[in-house]
Amino acid sequence: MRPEIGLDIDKLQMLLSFKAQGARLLEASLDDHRGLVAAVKQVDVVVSAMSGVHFRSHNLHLQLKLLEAIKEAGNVKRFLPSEFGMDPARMGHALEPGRITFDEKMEIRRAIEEGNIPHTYISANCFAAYFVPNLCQMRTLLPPKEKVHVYGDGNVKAIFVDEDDIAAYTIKCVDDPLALNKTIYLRPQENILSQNELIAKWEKLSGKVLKKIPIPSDEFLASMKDLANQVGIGHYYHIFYEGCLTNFDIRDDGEEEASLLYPEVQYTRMDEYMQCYL
Ligand code: GNU
Repeated sequence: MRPEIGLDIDKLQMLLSFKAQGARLLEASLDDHRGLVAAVKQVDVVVSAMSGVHFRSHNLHLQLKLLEAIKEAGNVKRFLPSEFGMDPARMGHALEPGRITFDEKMEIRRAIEEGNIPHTYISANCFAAYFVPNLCQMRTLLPPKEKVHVYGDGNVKAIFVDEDDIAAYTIKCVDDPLALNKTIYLRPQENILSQNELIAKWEKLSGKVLKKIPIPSDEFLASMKDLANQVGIGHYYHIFYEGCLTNFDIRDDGEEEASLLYPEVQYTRMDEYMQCYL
């Protein structure tokens, strides 16, 4: 638990709920190197889940400090940096300014590998809460009532994963030798869906037909003049026009797919995920 949390009552309540479930909370601050080393010395695995989308460069700086403490402590058996999205190693071509998200993750990876820190990179694809109930619309987290903007023909495949399943697969990896120094992609088969398939699922569940408004890629990219949302627009372009989550095969060396490694995880399908938004 970091004192920087300050008066973030939601984060504090979340941490206390972990404690109620048996977790042991340690106080440490990324601004106190010695205290951080002492905390890291007490654990075998460090998982960083710092939000990158909002505090990018701050996040980079903090994760590098965490990495310094891990190097000095010397006892950590596995470090999982805050990835959990697209594979940044495959986003070298990403549009400005959203590319910073991936450039910074690659900087953390370089520092991890230079430090010979045992690691696992989790490419979790799309967090369902951000992408599914809103049928992939931006600037909302709730289902549309009348109309839905469709990216291109709406047939580009993306991958949507319930956050609890992302956590379940992640915990399976942390002490699995098969995941050591590898990138693990989360591609649960039935959650590999296009925007059109998501829309059809919602229409079936809600009994409503939505008006579909196609957005051609050039029009979508032109909306990047909206300076407030340039980062997000770039990310959504890569996901829903380029298909960057599904336009490559997972390699045999250094890469694994989680639902094949851990078939025992009963992952949530997206029609079930949508239920609570009805
Ligand atoms: C997209 C966002 C949602 C932003 C990734 C503006 C990095 C990734 C799939 O930056 O977390 O409305 O992998 O109006 O590696 C951002 C993230 C969310 C877009 C979601 C992203 C996905 C970034 C918005 C919005 C819902």
